[in-house]
Amino acid sequence: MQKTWWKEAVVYQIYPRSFNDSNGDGIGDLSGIIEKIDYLHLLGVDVIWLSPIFQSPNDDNGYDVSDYCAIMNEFGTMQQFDQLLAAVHQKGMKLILDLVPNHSSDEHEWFQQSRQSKNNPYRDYYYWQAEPPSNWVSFFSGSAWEYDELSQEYYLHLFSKKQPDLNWENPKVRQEMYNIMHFWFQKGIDGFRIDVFPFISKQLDFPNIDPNQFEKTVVEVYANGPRLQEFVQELNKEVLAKYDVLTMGEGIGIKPSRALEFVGEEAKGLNMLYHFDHVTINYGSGGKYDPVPWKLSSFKQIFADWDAAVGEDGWINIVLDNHDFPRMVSRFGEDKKYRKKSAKLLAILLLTLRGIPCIYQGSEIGMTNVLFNTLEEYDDVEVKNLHQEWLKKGKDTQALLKAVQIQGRDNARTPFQWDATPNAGFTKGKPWLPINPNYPQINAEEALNDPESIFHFYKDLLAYRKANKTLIYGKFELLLPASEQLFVYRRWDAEQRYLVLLNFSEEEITIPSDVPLEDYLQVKGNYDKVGTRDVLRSWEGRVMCAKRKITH
Ligand code: TEU
Ligand code: CA
Repeated sequence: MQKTWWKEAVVYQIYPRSFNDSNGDGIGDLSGIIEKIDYLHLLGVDVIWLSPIFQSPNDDNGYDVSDYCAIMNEFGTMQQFDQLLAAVHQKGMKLILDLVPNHSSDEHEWFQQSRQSKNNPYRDYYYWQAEPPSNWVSFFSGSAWEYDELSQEYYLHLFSKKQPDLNWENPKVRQEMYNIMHFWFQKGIDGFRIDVFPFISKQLDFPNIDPNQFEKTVVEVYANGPRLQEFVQELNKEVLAKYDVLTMGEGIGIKPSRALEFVGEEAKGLNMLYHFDHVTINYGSGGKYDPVPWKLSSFKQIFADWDAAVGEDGWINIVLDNHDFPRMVSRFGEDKKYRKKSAKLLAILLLTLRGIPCIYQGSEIGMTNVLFNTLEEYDDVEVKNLHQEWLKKGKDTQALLKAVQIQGRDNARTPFQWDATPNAGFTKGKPWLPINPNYPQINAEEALNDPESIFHFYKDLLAYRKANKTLIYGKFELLLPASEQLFVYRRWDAEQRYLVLLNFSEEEITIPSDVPLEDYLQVKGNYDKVGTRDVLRSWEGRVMCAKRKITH
């Protein structure tokens, strides 16, 4: 296996709109990010990933791009971008951007042209049909086929109707994307996160779906189209192979069995992808807004299966939350009595599994879900559309509100909590989305001043990981797979052995005697005093290192 800088990287995701507002308009911006580079450097992350910063009408907060080579007005100018890039590099860190190749904004010049007439040269940049060929549904409610008055046909949009899907069958579309990528690489960026890459190749007969089996639909119909591997390999050949950059594909719908086709050393595709099964683990039969209880045993098995499938031949991201999912401490931890303990336990998980960790902004200070009291307070296009749909169908919107409070994407999008001053120090104006009212207690300033904070725990563990490469490259083995409280695993290589013990419950749990505790010493933990050797306290997490070097 080849060792490279990107395999050793830890990624920090910024959702620019909600990170730091420098000019008081209530929207985070590039200058705001520049102000916080020292904070990120202190934390010790290597790569900063910015959610989309390109020109956009913001129907889906930048995931609807109207110009891929211009900066969104609200975020600043190209000159400010250049300053940001230089400032990040000056600190020895890297910067990656979010590329959205599957769809553009309907306000993009290509789509504006495309809808002019059936023989416009841009017509086949998108998918047009005289009649909806199938019952495909959009991720954001309703049919995925939208009628366009101007040219009197239907176009495909897997996301909002302001996000028409680009037709990758058209070589011109692919070339446009490659040119865009070259443009940014020539500016000196260090890579891309690639939005919903598994959707770029479509089944051109658009087979009907079973709308009650959304998971199956995504895997078997929307993702994994027949030319997917070919497109990814072409993109590598035409662009990626020419630069030393990092690419991470958002791998929705990819199952472990196909992973190496995209991220295997041999495949010559992307560097890594992030898997979805654990972040959709609580989706009920009605999908995301029909949450059901989840089991730790299933959660663990997902990580074990992925690790087994990619092994040393490919790389994956470890993601416990991002801008599309609830806050990890609220979801997988306990965000009240054990907020600090469980957030630190999750930090151990995130930073000691095999894979490239992505820390989502605010999780390093233990930010939690927000509880808005009405659906109107939510800004997300997904929620707005669903709200309309439920009203139309006469369904109980109080039930929807409850589900959105648990599952909604705005949970992770409330502005970053910098300090205890008004608006959490995020803005001097009116924030675009309300601040979580818990900011006087939970904020970065408090965390920086408290040596026992979640922030300092991350910082310490990041430094430890960097110094102990076994935690990066070492093999992984899950122990006690059936336990519903304990997540226990080993990591090892020729140099060293680690044992990680995580108690995902409030109960005190005795560690079964077949776990070889005697061979190990604790090196990191989320309690200040080392406890009884074979008992894990509430939400206790430990990283243990072998007393003697490995022999097998
Ligand atoms: O997300 C696509 C995706 O797979 C989902 O996480 C999706 O947002 C979710 O299931 C909807 O409930 C990416 C972006 O991360 C997301 O923010 C965008 O909305 C989406 O693509 C469209 O670009
Ligand atoms: Ca601003």
